Amino acid sequence: GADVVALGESMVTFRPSVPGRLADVPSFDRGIGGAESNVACVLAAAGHRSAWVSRVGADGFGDHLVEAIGAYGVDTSAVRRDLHRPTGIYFRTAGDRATAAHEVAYYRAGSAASAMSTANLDLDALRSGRILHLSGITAALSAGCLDLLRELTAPRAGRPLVSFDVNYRPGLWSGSAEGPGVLLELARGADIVFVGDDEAEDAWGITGGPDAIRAALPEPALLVVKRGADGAIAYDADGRHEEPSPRVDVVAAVGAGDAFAAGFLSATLRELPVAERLRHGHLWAAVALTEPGDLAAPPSRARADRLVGLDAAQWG
Ligand code: KDG
Repeated sequence: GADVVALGESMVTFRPSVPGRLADVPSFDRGIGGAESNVACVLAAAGHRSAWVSRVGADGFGDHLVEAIGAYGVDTSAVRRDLHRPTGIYFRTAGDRATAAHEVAYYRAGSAASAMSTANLDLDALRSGRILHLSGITAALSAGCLDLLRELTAPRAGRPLVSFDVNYRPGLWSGSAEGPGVLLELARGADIVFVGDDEAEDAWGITGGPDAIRAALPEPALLVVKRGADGAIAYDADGRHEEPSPRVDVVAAVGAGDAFAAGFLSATLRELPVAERLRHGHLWAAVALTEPGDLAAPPSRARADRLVGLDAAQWG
């Protein structure tokens, strides 16, 4: 089996070929996006065995996703085709350098992946890895997708370690019957949870910072609260572990959370101490922050190990 199996919708991404507002940009460069497949791609690029499970349309964009994600070395054999629904796509700007704010326009309503359910995916394949990586994006796509996440985060003998990135995308929740409060419920069923302190405030109204988030979410064996440039804090049975973020000049924030999760999970697979898992997360995120695309190649293992061994003082 794979080290990590990732479930989620992936999309063909269109990034402006020149900076500017979506309203003004005349042409776009094609890429691939999808928070969970990003994690699978980065892990495969780092030498781990990863798989991506999803549904795509029987169309050229679906072909491109399967080929491009497969080209990273990700196992795509459990990806299913939907003959009636298209592959989702989205357009986004690179973002303002100062605020990291970017525009996103999704064309994914009614997509093949939005119709994912416990009935049309291979649940055994989903449970075949050491780690199953999920995200809150899936919960917003449809009632069937939410059910699928409920099933995969439910207690079950012998299930893989369940990793859940809250990934609150406000634009996806306006059409959903349930509010983002369900993300808290899903996170409670996971073993490893990633959440930004800003997400916890926006999605759940938790304003008290990392300790208040842990108080609201005591169940996961490992809770990682990310605070952007202010570092990250992991909570586990031994208590609280805080690690500062390296200072970087941000080119595009998109994909940084996925790279963080991939770095943390890579170090988890290697059974490194929690502080080093956080450092790998920060380091891989730093690489993604300085690249325009959704996906950045991770540092080599030797180089990453050397960099995380540096004193925190040398990071800033
Ligand atoms: O994490 C980056 C993702 O936001 C991007 O790749 C697209 O999955 C995506 C989404 O739904 O926003």
